[in-house]
Formats: sequence, C-alpha cells, structure tokens
Amino acid sequence: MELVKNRVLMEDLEKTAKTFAETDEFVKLMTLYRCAIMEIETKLRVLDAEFSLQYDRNPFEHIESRLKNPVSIVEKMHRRNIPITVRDMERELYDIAGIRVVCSFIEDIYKLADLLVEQDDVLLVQKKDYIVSPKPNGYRSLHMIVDIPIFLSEGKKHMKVEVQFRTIAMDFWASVEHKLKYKKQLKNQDEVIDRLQKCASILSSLDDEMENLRLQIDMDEENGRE
Ligand code: 0O2
Repeated sequence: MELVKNRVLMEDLEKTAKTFAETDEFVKLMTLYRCAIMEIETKLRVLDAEFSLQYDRNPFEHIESRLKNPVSIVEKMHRRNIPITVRDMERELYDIAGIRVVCSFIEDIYKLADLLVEQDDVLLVQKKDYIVSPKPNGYRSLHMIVDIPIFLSEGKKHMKVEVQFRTIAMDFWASVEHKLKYKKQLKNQDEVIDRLQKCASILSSLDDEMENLRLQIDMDEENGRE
C-alpha cells in the first residue's frame, strides 16, 4: 500500500515539475543560476591558478556543476511544505545551483573554502562541516552556501550557490553510496549500512595518511633547501 502511495505521489510530483519547469519565470531563474555557477567556477579556477604558483600544486582535481532538476526541486518543496512558486523556490531553496570541488587533500579544501569566502563580493550564508562531523552513515564533505552578485543588463542580482568540497576519497564513497542507496529493497539493509560506514572510516584514515605523507614530503623538501 505504502509503495503504491509513493508511486502515485511521485507521478503527481513529476507532472507538477513538468508544468512548473515550462513557465517563463522558471526558465529565466534557472538561467540566472547558471550565470551564478559560472561566476563561482571562475573564482575557483583563478584561485587554483594562483595557488599552484604559490604551493606548486593544484588545490583541486576537478570541478563539477549542476542545476537541480525540476523533479528534485518540486520534491524538496513538497517535502518541506513550500508553495510551488518560483518566488518561493528562490527564497527557500539554497541548492538549486550546485558546484562540487574535488580536492586531493583535506587541508586544500579548507584553504580554498576560506579564500573563496574572503572575497569582497562573496557572502557566506551557511556552512555545514560534515568532515569534522560526518553524517551517521559516514558521509563527509564541506558544504557552503554562498551569496554572490551577478551583473545583468537590468542591474545586479544576488544569487545563492551551494559549494560542496570533498577529497577524492570522499567523492568515491559518496558516489558509490548514492548508487547503492537507490537500489530498491536491499536484502541485508543493516549489513550494507554497516559495511558502508566501515568503508567511510577506512577512507577517512586514508585521507589522514595522504595528508601526513604530503606534510612529510613538504618538510623534507624544505630541510633539503637549507
Ligand atoms: P541533488 O540531486 O544533487 O539535488 P536535503 O537532504 O537536500 O533535504 P539539505 O540540508 O539541503 O537537505 O542537505 P545537505 O545535508 O546540505 O546535503 C544535500 C546534498 O549533499 C545532497 O544533494 C548530496 O549531493 C549530498 N549528500 C548529503 N548527504 C549525503 C549522503 O548521505 N550520501 C550522499 N551520497 N550524498 C549526500 P541532494 O539534494 O540529495 O541531491
């Protein structure tokens, strides 16, 4: 019964999302979020270029960006009892524009994040540090919501963007967990959860070890120069 109810609800949400996404207002707002992503991506790429000169390594491995899809938007608004209007969507959802920055080292995550929010036109709205405090399932990442201005012909507009910073190890875990999570009716759900937590813990130790290795190499290089 519950499964049928969920399927009917999902079909309703998909229909609502389709109509909602076809409105001019929605299309316009999504274009503005795309511009906001471009702004933040440029800022991160500039920092990457400068950082690589200073520290002789690139702070991030790669960047991905995405606009939240209309079904996810409508599902989240429904879940949070937010009226399905473009104005409420802009006011209440902070993760419509999303950027994921995948770094090699944890230290680089914090350096990059600090350098980004120190910029005059970037305002930090919210920070969730799932590296210091991982989620109970083992998920780790640094999430920041930032507000940035974009400059349009009709003037300046402030937009919110979610930036997720992760190491390669955190990204590996999150993408595998994401795939497994969507497999329906797992037979040994508890065992899977337990094993995923163990994987998260192994990957966390791996990140620490890689960080120590880098510190050691940097120190050896410095001593060699003296
Ligand atoms: P999509 O499809 O990219 O939009 P929410 O869970 O969204 O209602 P909140 O507070 O916005 O609430 O979430 P939070 O904790 O800041 O993180 C949301 C995003 O972080 C998710 O996006 C994922 O990208 C990632 N994330 C958070 N927790 C997990 C997790 O346990 N496993 C994995 N694999 N990713 C996670 P959406 O909205 O799910 O996806």
